[in-house]
Amino acid sequence: MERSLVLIKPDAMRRGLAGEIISRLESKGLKIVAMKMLRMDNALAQRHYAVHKNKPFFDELVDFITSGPIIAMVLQGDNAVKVIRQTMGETDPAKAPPGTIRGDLGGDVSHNLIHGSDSLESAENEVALFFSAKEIFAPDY
Ligand code: DAT
Ligand code: MG
Repeated sequence: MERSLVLIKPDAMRRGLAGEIISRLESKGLKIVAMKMLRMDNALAQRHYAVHKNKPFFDELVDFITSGPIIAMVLQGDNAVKVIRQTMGETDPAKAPPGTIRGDLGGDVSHNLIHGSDSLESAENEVALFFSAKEIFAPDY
């Protein structure tokens, strides 16, 4: 079983889509093992998106992700990283197919509702940025 980090981004929070997004992920059989609502500060955003530091959209990305509260979650399940990425759809909602969160709920490439770790390695690093070990439950509750 894998664990992965999901963020429900400020646009999804503003649009009242948190419940819908969580529901879609739970329906895939993923178990919520940690969850909190927070507003990311600049330092956390810089660390979370460090891999994008040199991209032209980096400043806009940090401004957006720190612009309001988010929900951070750790989800656990078989192939969690891949299942979450497939449920999200492509980064650009215009290219994400129907049936995916981004494809169905829209937005644009800068405001695409959800973050999900893109590999097991980044999942481990990202989970540790948001949660301490004692905040994460075993999935057999
Ligand atoms: P994903 O969120 O699908 O993993 P990513 O890791 O490539 O996508 O990029 C991280 C975030 O950065 C993405 O969710 C939105 C923003 N972003 C990516 N490409 C962008 C672009 N071309 N213009 C503006 N924002 C972009
Ligand atoms: Mg990514």
